[in-house]
Amino acid sequence: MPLTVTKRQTTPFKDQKAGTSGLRKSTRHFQQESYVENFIQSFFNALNEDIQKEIGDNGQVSLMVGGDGRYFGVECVGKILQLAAANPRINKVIVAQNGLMSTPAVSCCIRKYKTFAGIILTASHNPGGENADFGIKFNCSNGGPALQHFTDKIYNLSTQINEYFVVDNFSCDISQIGEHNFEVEGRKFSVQIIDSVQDYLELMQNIFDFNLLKDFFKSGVKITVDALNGVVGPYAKRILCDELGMPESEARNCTPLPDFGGFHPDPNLTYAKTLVDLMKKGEHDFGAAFDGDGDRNMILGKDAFFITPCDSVAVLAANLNLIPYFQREGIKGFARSMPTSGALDLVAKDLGMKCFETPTGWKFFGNLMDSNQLSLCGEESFGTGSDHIREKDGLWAVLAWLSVLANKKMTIRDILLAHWNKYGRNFFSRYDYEECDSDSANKVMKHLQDLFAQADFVGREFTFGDKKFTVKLADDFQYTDPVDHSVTTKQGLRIVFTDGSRVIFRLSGTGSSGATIRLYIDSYENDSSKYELDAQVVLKPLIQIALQISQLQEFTGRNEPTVIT
Ligand code: G16
Repeated sequence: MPLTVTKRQTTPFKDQKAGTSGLRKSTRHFQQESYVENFIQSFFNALNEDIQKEIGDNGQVSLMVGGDGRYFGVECVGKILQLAAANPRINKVIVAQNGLMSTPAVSCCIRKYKTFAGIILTASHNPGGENADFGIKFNCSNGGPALQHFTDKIYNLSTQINEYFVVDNFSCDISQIGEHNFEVEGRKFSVQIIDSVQDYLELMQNIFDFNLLKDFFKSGVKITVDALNGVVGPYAKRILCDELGMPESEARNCTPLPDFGGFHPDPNLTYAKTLVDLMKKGEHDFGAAFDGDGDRNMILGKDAFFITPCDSVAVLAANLNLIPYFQREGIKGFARSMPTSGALDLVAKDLGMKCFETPTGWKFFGNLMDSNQLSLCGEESFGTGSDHIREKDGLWAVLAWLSVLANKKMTIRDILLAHWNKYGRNFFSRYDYEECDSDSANKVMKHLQDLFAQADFVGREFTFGDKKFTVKLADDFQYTDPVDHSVTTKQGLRIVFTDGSRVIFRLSGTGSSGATIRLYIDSYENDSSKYELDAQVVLKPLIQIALQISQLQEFTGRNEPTVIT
């Protein structure tokens, strides 16, 4: 049957504006008639302008498409193929087998196969299923998330769209690896199905010393991972079990499921509770959990010793020279998002390296990596990664940690204690108040902005018990990209006290309904007798002062956060 293009009339949706990382809404919202088609066509319209600019009039490009296996993903791949086949600027779409590809693997494959862009079907750490969340995110040819100016362009086009183009009878079996060739109105179009697990494995083999890691697994150390039924499962099984020798039974929840088997696939102390409970038994030396799309990680030591993501990136920074990739490539610099604690800065200072402070969002690291100024970066939101790709990478972080452990032959706890003894400890915690009423959340932010505007707020003293804090700086974080000089404003309200402690308030940009207020608390301590204290105890005065200043409980009616990390 000949494949022909149909032009279909449509009306715009007004809400297709990307958040911190792509467009995330309820699955049912995405399932509305024409919702996906409008958004993807708007992306193609934006992309076509770039193709015209970069490749010229008859330029054609290829696209990478993958997703975290959540409900509606396969159907969405089908829609994307029908739309891509109708777009004369796209001559090839590369899809992962069964549409399953972790976010880091998409980044790896965009770079390896040199596609012009990528589409990732994921709502990341948000739950999946018919009654949960779905998401679509666009990546660029460097493998990283699209920058704001591009997602803004898509949004603007989506508010004006009145037609999309589709090949209605286009279909392709995405379960078979290989190339499928088609002709659409005399134009060649192909779909290549790839084994992204193999591509990702090859990248990891090029970064880490697999022989060292194999020996480490053989040494009797007990390692376990929990993929929370997200997409990283097949990658973890292939690399950790088949290649490195971890018993299959230690690859927990490693079958990607459309609803993640009911898990909230967010690797933190609250949602990865089964792993935390298992580690508390003291039978394992190392445990790790991943999120739905495999870019986040949480690392635990024996007895569920928790490494904050802020400390994780700092310890890796101090030990990067143990990893072959960095021995070869050198270490160019470090970066962290603004709310992430200053632990990484201390290592950077010690090594005489620069440490950039960016807004929340992995996309802000891309320019620094592309301009050779950044090797390793991390975010408090359980993201760690390097310039091997342009996304954070959960499994990479696990292999990096295992490389450190294999070299140092110390326990995780002892590595952390030695690190704090050298650099001091940044106590860090984040309180999340999820699904608050948007108006109340906005009132909290407005109240803080009004306070910051008062001439005498800087210098004001706050006390809790015998602790006194004096405000040194209060602002709304803004960032000027050192490479393209773009300015990003309103990235979090921060109060810095004279002793260097910080409290930061931000509205999350990854939720699908209501508003999530994040309160970040960071305080430095260099009294070694305190290094092993519980962060919640140490930070209590600051937390209470943050709540007092913001009146968060009064405005939202929330007495407790939903998640504490
Ligand atoms: C995304 C971004 C991260 C960001 C995180 C939290 O992660 O890629 O860079 O730190 O959201 O954002 P927010 O605080 O706005 O919710 P992911 O894993 O969801 O893609």
